[in-house]
Amino acid sequence: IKLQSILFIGLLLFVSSSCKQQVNQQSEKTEHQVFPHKMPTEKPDFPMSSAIERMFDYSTPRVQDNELYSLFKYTQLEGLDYNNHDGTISRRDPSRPIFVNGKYYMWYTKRQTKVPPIGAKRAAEATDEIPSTDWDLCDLWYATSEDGFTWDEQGIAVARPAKPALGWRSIATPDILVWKGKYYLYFQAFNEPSGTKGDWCPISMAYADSPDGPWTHVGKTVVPFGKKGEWDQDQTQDPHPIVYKGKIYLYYKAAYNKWPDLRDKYAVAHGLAIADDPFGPFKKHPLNPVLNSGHETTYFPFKEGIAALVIKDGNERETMQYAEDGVNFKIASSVSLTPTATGFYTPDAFTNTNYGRGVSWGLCHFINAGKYGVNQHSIIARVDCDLSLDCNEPSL
Ligand code: AAL
Repeated sequence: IKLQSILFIGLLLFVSSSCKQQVNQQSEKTEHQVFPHKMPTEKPDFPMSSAIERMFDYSTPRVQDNELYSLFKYTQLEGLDYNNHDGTISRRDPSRPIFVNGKYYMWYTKRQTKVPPIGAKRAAEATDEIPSTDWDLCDLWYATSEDGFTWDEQGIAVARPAKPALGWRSIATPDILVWKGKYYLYFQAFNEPSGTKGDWCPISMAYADSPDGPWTHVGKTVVPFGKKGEWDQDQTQDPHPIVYKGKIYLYYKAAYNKWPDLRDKYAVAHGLAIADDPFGPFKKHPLNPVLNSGHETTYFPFKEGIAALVIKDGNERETMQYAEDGVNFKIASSVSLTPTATGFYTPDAFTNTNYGRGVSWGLCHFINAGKYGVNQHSIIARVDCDLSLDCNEPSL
């Protein structure tokens, strides 16, 4: 019995000490595991700070290796006249350029008025000759270029119609769709000076057999406002179409949480409207809005999904985002000195590609303005970047 109890106690002591050792080893591991000097290729399984943990959500820890990171280089366009920048001529919100029959084409908002804008706050004083904002009393113009740097202005593509047709006050902010060999311009159509009750306007459309026109304006809304109480109840703006998954994916923007009851909590978001035909109907995605930030829309096919450049406005301003399904966007990189209102030259925007190649240049605008847009006018510039899988150059 004595020998048996001695053996039993010995066994107990052995088991308890080896357990203690294991516990010590484990706590040593968690307490003393320090982030290594050599970057782990996979997320380590020891506790990390939130910032280091989320680093593994990015495609690469080194931003220079991130395919959706770029610097941006700007070049003033040659060939366009600005009346000595006195504010009476303005060109802004360019479409993405497309390449047809050996030439690049772009469409844009052009204002040519006797006086510069008086600003959104004085919209009530706007007349048929006095613009409220930079994009009031505008038409859609187009220009062509052989190299993307020197542009020849060709004239008006779509003129604003006579009152009271939709867009009689101003038509602005166009973007292009090429679908089954025909051309479609989507744009904002204003029936009142911008600023009267916010920046009220729905999206309308014009179509043509050739990029040189003639264009036929459908004269009605193609992407309507949301119902009263919905985020996009007052506007659908900045249409940006892409052919994706065999359909027309049209991204748009609306400012919400504002006019007329609230004026100081302004927010913007982007929605997605999908159609089988350029004339619609455009069905809004049930998960709208799909982006929580960004003043204008800039999207392009990238690998299996869609990439977006998000600029001013919102917590996620100045980011590149990516959605594998074109709907659920995540931040891919943070970018600086971002181009405003950009349309990137995107050779595969309308080819229904299943592996987008990205972009390396486009057109954007720069604004020159006083407070609240008084005397505002804008110029279109070229932007170069390396958001392309085919770019051989390192980050600019
Ligand atoms: C732009 C765009 C829309 C707005 C105004 C003209 O940058 O967001 O087009 O209505 O500003």
